[in-house]
Formats: sequence, C-alpha cells, structure tokens
Amino acid sequence: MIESCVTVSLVSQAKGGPFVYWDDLALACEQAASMGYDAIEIFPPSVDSVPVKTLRQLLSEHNLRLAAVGTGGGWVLNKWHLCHAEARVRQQARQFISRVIDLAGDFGASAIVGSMQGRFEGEMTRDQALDWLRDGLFELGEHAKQYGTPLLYEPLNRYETNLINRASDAVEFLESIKTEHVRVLADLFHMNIEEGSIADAIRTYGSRLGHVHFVDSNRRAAGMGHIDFAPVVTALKETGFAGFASAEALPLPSSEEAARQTMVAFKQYFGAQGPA
Ligand code: LER
Ligand code: MN
Repeated sequence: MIESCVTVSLVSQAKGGPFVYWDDLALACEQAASMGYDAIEIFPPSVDSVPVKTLRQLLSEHNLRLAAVGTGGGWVLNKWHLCHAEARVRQQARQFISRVIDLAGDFGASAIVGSMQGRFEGEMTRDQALDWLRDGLFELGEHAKQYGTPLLYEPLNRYETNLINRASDAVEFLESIKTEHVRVLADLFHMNIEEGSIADAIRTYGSRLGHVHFVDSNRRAAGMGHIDFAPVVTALKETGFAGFASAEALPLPSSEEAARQTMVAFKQYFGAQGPA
C-alpha cells in the first residue's frame, strides 16, 4: 500500500525551500490529519532541536506516523557532506546522519540523504567522491539496519549535485554498495529535469524504491505544473511500491493550499481514500 505524507521544515534558514509546512509542527499535524494524510516527514536543523516528546504526542493525538527525517540541515547550516575534501568534515556529516537515523529509527522512520551526499570540486575526482559517498552510505545503511528502516538515498538534479542525477546511474552505483539497507528516494521534481521518462525511471528503480517526493515539474503541489501523473502512478503501482508518497513542494499559494492540492491529486490518481 502506498501511504500519503506531507513535509514540515523546522529549518528557518531553509526559507524558500520546497517544504509544504514551516516551523509550526502542531499546525502542520492538525491540518495534515484533517486532510487525511497518513504521515509527516520532517526536515530539522539538528537532532537536538527536535522536540521528541511533543512530536510523539502530536503524532499520537492526530493518528499520524513519522515517515522520514531529512538530513539536509547538516548541509544548510554547517556545509557538511559525505564527500567533502576534508576527512574531519566527512566524519561530521556521517555523525550527523547517524544521529538522524537513531532519531528516525525510534519512530520506525527512515533518514534521507539528499543534499548531504555532496559534490566533487577543485582537485577531487568524481571517482574519489563516489568512493567516499559509497563508504558513507554503506556504513550508515548498516547502522539503520537495527531499526528495520532503510536509509533513503535521493538522487538530485544537476544544479544540486554533480555526482549522480539519473536512475540508470543511481542503480549502477547502488549495486556497488554491498548492503540491502539503502533504498532510493525518487523525487519527481529532480526526475522531471533529468529523466526522459519519469515512469521508466521508476521502473528502473523497481524494488530499490523506498520513498517518493510527490511534487510537480515547477516544484509546486502535484497538479500545479505539467507532470503527467497517470503513467507515473501506474509505474509506482507496477513496481509494487509500498512506501510513502510525500508532498515535498513549495508552500504556494500557501501551505494549506499546497497540502490540499496534493491530497486532491492523491485522490485523483490513487483512489478515493488517497494513496493505496
Ligand atoms: C533537495 O532538492 C531535495 O529534494 C530534498 O529532498 C533533499 O534534502
Ligand atoms: Mn526531495
């Protein structure tokens, strides 16, 4: 079964970013539940800043689950990433992600490695950067194993990373990581830029798919851009995907409207109850 999810950013420095809700966890949970969402995904600045007890209470009160926790706060606030030229910074990135895995794992949720994958620049070669990324994802995937939740690796478009942008390259790379605990996060916005066919790319990911950022071509809520969602959803169903389709979209024209519009699209493409 595919479940519905909506994103909440707790990183004020990421303003302008593609998150539906901002800062107010209680309001986000209340509106998400009232619209019929199954879960929320949070993007925190750090593990220590997450109000764990309040989060647990809100989830329970609104019958929501925590689907995933982003790690991009480590990049936004500290410029850490997994293939940084300095070993000390790569280690800080691993520690940051490892702690997010522990936080998310306690909720039965996955951590996401998006911006924290980094990029190569200067003297560094692409192969060197990919070796560091591979080592990092292997170690962190193995760390996630204890929670029974895969680590989610998110290929990004060319303007955000020069490492891996397309499904075919991502699959080849993932096959070189000797762990079962890393799955792909397919973000439809990035894929719209990089793939010839988003539906074919989803089939390429197949059983490696762990999570979807469900959003339109212009990063607005699904239905507000020009992605043809019918073949995308057909491909998701064909692959047997049973994770979360998460609204990671700009809060336009408002958070509430972006959440509502995504739910309209979920119902249109997945059926009356939303994703299923
Ligand atoms: C960044 O563009 C993105 O899509 C996020 O999900 C990664 O943290
Ligand atoms: Mn994304």
